Amino acid sequence: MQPGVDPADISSDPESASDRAPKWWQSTSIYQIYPRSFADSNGDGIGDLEGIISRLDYLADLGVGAIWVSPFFTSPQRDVGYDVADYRNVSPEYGTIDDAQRLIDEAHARGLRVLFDLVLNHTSDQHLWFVESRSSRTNPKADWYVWADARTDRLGRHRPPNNWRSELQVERAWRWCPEREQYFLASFLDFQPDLNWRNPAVRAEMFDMVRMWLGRGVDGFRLDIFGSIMQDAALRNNPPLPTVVAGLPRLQRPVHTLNTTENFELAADLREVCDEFGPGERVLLGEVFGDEDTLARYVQVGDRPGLHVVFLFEFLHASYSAKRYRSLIERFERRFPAPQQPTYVVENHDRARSMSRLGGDERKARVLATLMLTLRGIPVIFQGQEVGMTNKYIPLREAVDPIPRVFRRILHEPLNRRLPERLNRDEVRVPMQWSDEPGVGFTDPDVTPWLRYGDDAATHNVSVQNEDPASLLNLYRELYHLRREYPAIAHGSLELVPVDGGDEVIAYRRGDPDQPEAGNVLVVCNLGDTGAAHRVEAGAAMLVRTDDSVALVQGLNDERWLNLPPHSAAVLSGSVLGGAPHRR
Ligand code: TEU
Ligand code: CA
Repeated sequence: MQPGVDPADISSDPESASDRAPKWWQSTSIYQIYPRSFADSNGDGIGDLEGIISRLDYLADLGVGAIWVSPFFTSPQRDVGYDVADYRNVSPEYGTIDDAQRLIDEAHARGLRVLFDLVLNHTSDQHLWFVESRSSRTNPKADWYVWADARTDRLGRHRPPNNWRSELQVERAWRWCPEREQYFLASFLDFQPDLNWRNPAVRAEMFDMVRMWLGRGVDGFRLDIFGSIMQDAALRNNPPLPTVVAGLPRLQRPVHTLNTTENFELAADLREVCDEFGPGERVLLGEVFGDEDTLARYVQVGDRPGLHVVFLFEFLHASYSAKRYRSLIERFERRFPAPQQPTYVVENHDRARSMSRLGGDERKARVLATLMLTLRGIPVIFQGQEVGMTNKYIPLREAVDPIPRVFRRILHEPLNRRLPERLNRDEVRVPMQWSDEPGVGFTDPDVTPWLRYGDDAATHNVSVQNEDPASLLNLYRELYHLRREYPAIAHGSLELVPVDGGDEVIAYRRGDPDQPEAGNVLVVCNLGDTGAAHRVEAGAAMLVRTDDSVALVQGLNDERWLNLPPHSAAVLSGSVLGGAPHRR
């Protein structure tokens, strides 16, 4: 049985599957869709669910296992859907609840799994729950959000309840509400009040909403800022010690606001809800931040199973280097052994495009694609990554993303300054490039899209790259199909092949779980500026290479050599004979 590809597999009874068989999600691959920017079906310049449905054939043909769809629920869209006003309904510009159902069914009909995006930490301030909650201290929803009285300082002035800072660090996490004369907690932005998960009514309502979508057939969820849901009940101050979490600076150690014990417990509780729909069948993918020991605690919560997988964001900000990558792979292999799965990410809707981080060097993008799609675990790619879309400069005065506005308000940033891309996330959210025609195949030629088009649409688009056998898109397609053909890649073991310290080559062997003696796959990536050669066994055969100059050559004494030019990679069947790769 092919992992996670056969439509019949999706409807099969989980109980009847053998225990040994890997669950679909253990060998899947995930493609992130940002609905507003994916495909516009009705010419209003905004992507929509019908647009996604119309591109499912493309995704099935590309060979991905699952789609993760960023939020399309009812929302004022101040944070492009990460500010939900009704979790059970669809924002009108995206379609209707029937379209959401059709998306699930049409994806399943093509063998694609479907993950929706759950924002459990906060709602929009326009959610009716919050409108009611903020209206008085005594209304029925008064305790649905995290409210706290002001502190009074020595001069008798009102101060926030404690020192907690919001995600962006430049503001307090507490926001004043004149109606209640109290503060509410907003861990992210001020229009995103945190729900009070200690309130049993909130938990019951949210879990029921989760059941509703599971009942409609979704295969799981990506969980937005899951580690920020439960804060310290006693509201203790965070120690004011500067630290870095996931590459981002913080003014205080978030010991009472991030990754608290209760957040881990919540992971296990949510897992129970999912398991009501067949143990291990519906999958939870956590957006959590922290070191890998912390991350692992979301997966195994004491003796209770927790989230199935968590994003490993390290590759999002790691510099392109064999040494750096190898040490990350080693760490994650150790921390997330089978049947757990490392979940690698190099791009998403919040951070820089990898092609831009790699200085536009497509050779490097090919090496990275080869790594991501052949390492053990679940590769997650962001729409457009497969055609090498780059960041698009969008002036601050045009920013749609609410984050730049916070910086404008607080720091009085001049409008012409370019913020680091993670602070103007519009740069990675421009419309998906389907073609080089006006409208880039995203919308009608005469329509103004909700966000400007990228500058690289003429070359970095699906239709042009479809026609070119040597394109990045076709490399991705080859690699995805290889994952499907070779169980060794989809869910086999991984063994790093030793190379000289300081070498620019990463090599690893993937083993077939069912035929340990046969069907091995060897991956060799040269991240160096000079060529490298690697000795391989006589029977080795080239499966995929990042460009034509990667070659297998016959040496003396029946030796076979893999020749790798700078920044190139190859996937071979068969294994390495041992020994370190030799510089050429
Ligand atoms: O992001 C949470 C998060 O911490 C970030 O990646 C954040 O965007 C970055 O630190 C800013 O520099 C999630 C979503 O992915 C993001 O789009 C939402 O805006 C956010 O939660 C709030 O729901
Ligand atoms: Ca539309």
